[in-house]
Amino acid sequence: MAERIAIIGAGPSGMAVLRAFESARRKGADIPEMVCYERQKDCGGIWNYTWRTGTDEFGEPVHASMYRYLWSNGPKECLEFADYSFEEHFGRPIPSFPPRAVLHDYIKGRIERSGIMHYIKLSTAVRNVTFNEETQKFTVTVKDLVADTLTSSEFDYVFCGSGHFSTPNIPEFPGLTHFLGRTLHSHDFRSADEFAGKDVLCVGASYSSEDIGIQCHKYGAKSVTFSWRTRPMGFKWPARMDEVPLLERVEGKTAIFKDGTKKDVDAIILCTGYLHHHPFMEDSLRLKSRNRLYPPNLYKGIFWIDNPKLMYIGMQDQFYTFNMFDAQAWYARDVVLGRIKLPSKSDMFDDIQKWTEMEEAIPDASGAIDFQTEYMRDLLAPTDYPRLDVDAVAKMFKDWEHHKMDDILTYRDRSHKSVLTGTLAPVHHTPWMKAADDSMEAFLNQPSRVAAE
Ligand code: FAD
Ligand code: NA7
Repeated sequence: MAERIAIIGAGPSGMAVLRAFESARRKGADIPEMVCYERQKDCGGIWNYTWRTGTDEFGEPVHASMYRYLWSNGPKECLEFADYSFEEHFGRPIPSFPPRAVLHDYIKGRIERSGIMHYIKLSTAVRNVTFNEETQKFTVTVKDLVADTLTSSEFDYVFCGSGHFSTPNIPEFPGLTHFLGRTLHSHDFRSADEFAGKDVLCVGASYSSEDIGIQCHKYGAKSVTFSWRTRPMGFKWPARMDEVPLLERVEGKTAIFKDGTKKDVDAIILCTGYLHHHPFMEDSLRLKSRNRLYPPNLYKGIFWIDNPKLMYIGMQDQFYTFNMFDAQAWYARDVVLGRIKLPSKSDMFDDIQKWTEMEEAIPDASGAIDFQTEYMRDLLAPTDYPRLDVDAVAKMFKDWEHHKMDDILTYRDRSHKSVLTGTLAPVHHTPWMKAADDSMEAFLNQPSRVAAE
């Protein structure tokens, strides 16, 4: 009987696995039978927008953490799939920082072009994954959300690509229970319009806080205050935006910070990150991690060390995204197909230790980019994934970091060069701060200007 693979999630990570195997099949390889279970009614992962928060129509937790007006927060040239350029998908060069709908369209174009849709079972939630030592098989139990039925099947391999930016990390702050304004986590943030004319407090000092704060500013918030725990973001904030130490307590509508300063606010948005939450995995298979560049117990950041037939894709904190999931999927595929041999458990353990020590010695953001670039290089070397110039991508990430430090409100107006096509992206027709319409039509249907080299 053919070997069988279960893939959990049809976001960019799960789809990378499907594409990796499909690409081998098209080159003549015998591949195992694949089934990809996706809880949402469409593929694309977190790039699917929904107005819903909390639970969906089936009572499932809403996966989406993306919001209206979300534009890529990194250059699209850094995430470009090495075998499918933006230029190929859109038929012409497009600016470097597209809105969500444009990236979603690009992801979906790749699925349609590679003919992998038939492997995906939509509206199907994975409920339970167990491993039987005797049979050496996984049992995967899924719920067909539409038919309201549970079924179980056996698999030889499981890939978990369920994402880790969906289950909010929600800390408590004294006085929040009696706060007289609105409190929400960034997972439930949907539209900045709601905060026009309001004094907004964003707790957290990372990507969500930064972006939700500047969205609120763009759409007319009266003021935005960012509250940091470990260190401030340190951008040159314009008027009506400010960074303060950690929130200590709330009294009425007044937020009181660790340094004793106070600010009256209408809304508190907890941009405090996400939990790795994989409740469907039996305990011995379940990844437990904070958001970090090298999660524990994963050889090559992929293989569950106690049972490498279980592979996690996309579980690291991310500079690289789509092309990193591809790099992981191609490597894991080659292990499954017997093209790459895994070392002994103790060698895998030593390798994990080596990478973890390197991660712990990272001094700054530039070091973090270098770390993930080395990780990419390590994964890409032995596979037939199309050539990706990771040094050029790393340089682009560092330029992008500098642009953000220069001006956090204009870094999205910059143009970057595709490492695949060599094309410098055109300048968007409207500066980002003035581009209020985030639809694909508005983005694509007007001419962009040629960027200066
Ligand atoms: P996801 O996209 O989260 O997909 C996981 C899939 O698994 C989902 O479809 C989910 O429904 C499914 N799933 C989960 N549990 C189950 C289950 N039990 N059964 C069946 N299916 C299940 N990256 C960038 O490159 N650029 C950006 O600008 C950017 N912005 C971001 C903004 C926000 C607010 C967030 C939260 C993330 C952003 N990211 C960005 C990072 C983003 O996480 C990655 O781009 C990418 O979507 C990760 O892909 P994934 O497949 O690993 O996870
Ligand atoms: P991140 O990058 O994991 O950052 C979480 C932030 O939340 C970080 O600044 C944390 O502070 C802060 N945090 C976490 N817990 C607390 C508590 N208890 N109090 C105060 N602050 C806290 O998550 P993001 O949501 O920003 O980004 C995730 C993805 O979404 C990313 O890929 C983006 O592209 C979009 P710390 O700095 O650790 O002290």
